[in-house]
Amino acid sequence: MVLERINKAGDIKDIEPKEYGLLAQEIREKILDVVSRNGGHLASSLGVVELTMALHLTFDIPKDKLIWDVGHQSYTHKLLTGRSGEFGTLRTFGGISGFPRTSESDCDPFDTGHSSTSISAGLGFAYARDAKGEDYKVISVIGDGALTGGMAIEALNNASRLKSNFIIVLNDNNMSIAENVGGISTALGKLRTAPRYNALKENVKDSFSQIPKIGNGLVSRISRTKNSIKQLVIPGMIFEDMDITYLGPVDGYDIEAMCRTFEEASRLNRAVLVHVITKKGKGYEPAEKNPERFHGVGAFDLATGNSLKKKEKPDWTDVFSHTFLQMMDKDPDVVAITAAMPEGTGLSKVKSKYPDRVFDVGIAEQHAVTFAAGLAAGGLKPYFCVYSSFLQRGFDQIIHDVCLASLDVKFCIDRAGLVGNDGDTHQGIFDLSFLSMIPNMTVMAPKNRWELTDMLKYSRTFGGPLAIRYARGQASEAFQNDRAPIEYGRAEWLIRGENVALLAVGTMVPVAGEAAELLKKEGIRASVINARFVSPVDADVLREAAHNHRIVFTLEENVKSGGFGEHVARKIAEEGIGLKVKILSVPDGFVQHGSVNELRTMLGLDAEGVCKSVLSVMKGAGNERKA
Ligand SMILES: Cc1ncc(C[n+]2csc(CCOP(=O)(O)OP(=O)(O)O)c2C)c(N)n1
Repeated sequence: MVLERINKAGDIKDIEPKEYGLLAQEIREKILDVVSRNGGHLASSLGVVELTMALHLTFDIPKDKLIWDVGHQSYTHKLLTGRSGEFGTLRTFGGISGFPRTSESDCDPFDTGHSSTSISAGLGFAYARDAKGEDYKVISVIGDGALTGGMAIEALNNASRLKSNFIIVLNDNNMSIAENVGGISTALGKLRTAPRYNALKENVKDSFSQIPKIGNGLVSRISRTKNSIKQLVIPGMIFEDMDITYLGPVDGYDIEAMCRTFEEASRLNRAVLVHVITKKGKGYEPAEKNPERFHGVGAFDLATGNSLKKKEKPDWTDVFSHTFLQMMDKDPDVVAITAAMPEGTGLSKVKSKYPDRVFDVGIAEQHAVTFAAGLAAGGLKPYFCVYSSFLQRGFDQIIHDVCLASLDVKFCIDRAGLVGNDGDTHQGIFDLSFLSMIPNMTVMAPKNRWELTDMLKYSRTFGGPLAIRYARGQASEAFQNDRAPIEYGRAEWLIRGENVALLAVGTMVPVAGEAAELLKKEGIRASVINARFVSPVDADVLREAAHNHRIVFTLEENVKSGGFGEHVARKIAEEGIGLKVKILSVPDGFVQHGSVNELRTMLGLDAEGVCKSVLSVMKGAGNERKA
């Protein structure tokens, strides 16, 4: 095997060019083998095997800094940088990450996971290199989807001033997760289909310079009028117009051509963009045919491409999608926005029925929030459907553009709480903190699938900013007989006990129910209360609990700082309510990858963990009394 001969960065340079094809094939087989078992980002990774090989053949990694945007396509890079042996642990608890991690390898110079950061980070490296008088290359690889993110455009704007070498590789597969959308995508389409500008420029020079006497003069005049030729040849040459040299397009499966172009790019003392054309899913037919489904996949059967996990019950996203469609049917003012995640957020189905009322704005969460604010100010009822961790991008926009004027924008926050194998960048464990501190913002979380439906319906007639957060995976069916009408700011009492109350948020309500069962066996009759509203906190339910409870445990899948528990503790202190509080939450910090169940167990947020925490506090209290 050729891959076996690659044990560290740089080893690929000892491989004979005639073996490149075989190496690419072995890499694809390895990626397919591991991802079909562990799940992962398949289509993007398969598309860049040869591109990654060419980068490693040309550059000196880790001395040269190679920064992958998002980083979901970095599997080949991992295999070429000494991580082939551990590759089977990809995305598993304690195993290697699905994204570049500085803690994992010195060949990963920057931590990534969210989109559109690579040009900013690379430019920072380039300036730092120059300031410190160091000598290395910086290469940022960005996809055409990620290029639609505002940060990438801000970075290009900044990069145009650079007076030293910085290489941006545009990995253009004409897809985001779904179809890439918008003006940038259209502009790239024109570049993709235009004749090769650089080749053509050289050909023109060559043929004119062969004309005796007048040839050379013409060549220099041609060089001087380069811009007008460029404009003639390639309409809307956006990068060159921004003072960033454009090279390409180059075939992403022609290793020699890519190496040649990267060498050429390395010689220029400025920012250079190399446009490489690739194909998502390359080499695996099911992924080539359906790149969106194979963008991020769970375990699947290699022979057929079929998923190994059969879905029996709807997940939270399905419940959202189903109810939201009914709301669209009922109310023509309801519109939806996604930032390049129509399938993941459940909007694809909605969009096929109402194409003009679902806006895919590209990977542009900040814009999405303010766009929603504008739609609301104009009289519509916009819902921004977004993953918790990506909404972090829109923090200022939520404060400044939505909440200041208390505009009627709704946030449907999917993948909130622990998300599992995508790891630290994707855990949705900050939204309760950053949302519940914003004035005018109401934050809700459903305990089960029926409550998500009820909350969505409640939101339609609610005036003002409101967020509903729900989790990844199968929607809970616990407490299905408890369906009290939703009242603003009111919690729901589910199990009446005494002494100990478990006041839980969203997905932690079923866990609280299970923990109460376990506690019963220990002789403790715990109450279970469904918070429903994270903001505002229900002071009445706390006052009521204080009658026959000594302590309230708050349960949430969010970090402690600024989370629900802290708000409850503050409310109790401010109102002088006679209750002790113990906060059970994700500890402050980042949470690595692993399955959601493994992570919950690790953090003591499963039923057993909650039971244990309650018992240890109660035991401590008993000892206190005895002393
Ligand atoms: C801020 C942010 N929003 C959304 C995502 C989810 N996401 C991951 S990859 C991706 C598409 C990226 O497309 P592109 O850059 O073209 O890379 P490709 O997958 O096509 O290789 C999206 C939307 C993300 N990682 N970060």
